[in-house]
Amino acid sequence: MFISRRQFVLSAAAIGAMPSLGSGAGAETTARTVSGEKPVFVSTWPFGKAANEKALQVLADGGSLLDAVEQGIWVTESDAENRSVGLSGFPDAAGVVQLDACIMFGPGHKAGSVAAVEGIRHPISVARRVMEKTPHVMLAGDGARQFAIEEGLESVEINSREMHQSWWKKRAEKNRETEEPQRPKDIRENHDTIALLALGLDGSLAGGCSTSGWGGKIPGRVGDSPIIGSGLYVDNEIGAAGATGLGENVMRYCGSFLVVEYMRQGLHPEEACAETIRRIARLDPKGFDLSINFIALDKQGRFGAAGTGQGFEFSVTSTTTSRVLRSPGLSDTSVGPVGGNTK
Ligand code: SD4
Repeated sequence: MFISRRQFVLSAAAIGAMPSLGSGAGAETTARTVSGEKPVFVSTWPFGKAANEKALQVLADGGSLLDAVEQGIWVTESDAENRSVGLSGFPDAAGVVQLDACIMFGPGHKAGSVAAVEGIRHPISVARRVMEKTPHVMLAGDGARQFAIEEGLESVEINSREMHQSWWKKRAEKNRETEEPQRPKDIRENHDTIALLALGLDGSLAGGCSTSGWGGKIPGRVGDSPIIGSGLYVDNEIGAAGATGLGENVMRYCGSFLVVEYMRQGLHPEEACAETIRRIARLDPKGFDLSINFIALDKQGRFGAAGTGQGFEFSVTSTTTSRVLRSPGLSDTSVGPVGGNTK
């Protein structure tokens, strides 16, 4: 469905009154009723719905597609209840929250990313600044924090160098032969990254991804989320994809890039996500026991998702609806094609 800029602004005025469907257990399993509409926002997990709705509002208020992605993700990064995105996320093993984020803009194939940054309120904004204001794609650690502070981005006081040093010291003091190494907790209990994909009125694509990563991770661990092609990929000719779940199982396979490549071969976004998982599961010794999930959005406004196990919930927002959907799940017993409308 094509709508003009004027129709969009008028219909976006009704965002507040828009049906707000689905969340948690009540999520719909199939529904592509907004398929083909522009603009459209697709994001991971039920909390992505609020981010999508903010993104739509930003666009309706005259913001750019990148403003929409960035400010949509701010909603999740600012959510004090969210234990896996932003400064309220679970800390690493030394007790410090290290954040990862990236952003891509389809026109011009632009990308920016930040990894293991500490004490910065909105890592997505650091990623955007890296993309727009430096010749680089990725900044990490202290350098990323200093850059964010120079850019005037909101920071909080941290004391992480001392915390990390004392953690590594304690670890070194342990008798390595007799003591079990400290291992990060199972991510299944504490994961939930936001990846947000956007298709603008003019057919441009953009996306962003932000996370505090694996709770209890070894200090310095970086997951898939800030890695272009793993946690996020945007190709303005084809579509965009994003990932959530156990990053180690995504980044060894360039998961989001693969999803976009399957869309390039003609697969519907949902099937592209599922085929990516099947391909990873074929190669990986763990088979489908991977805890990974993908969302995808193509240039035509078609979208979809797939996850391992029971699948996962994702959010879709257009000017006519905003809803939480449940993706198909893939496991050893479901290796065939996923069903569904591939219009
Ligand atoms: C990571 N992929 O750091 C992120 C975490 C995540 O749902 O997505 N959790 O591995």
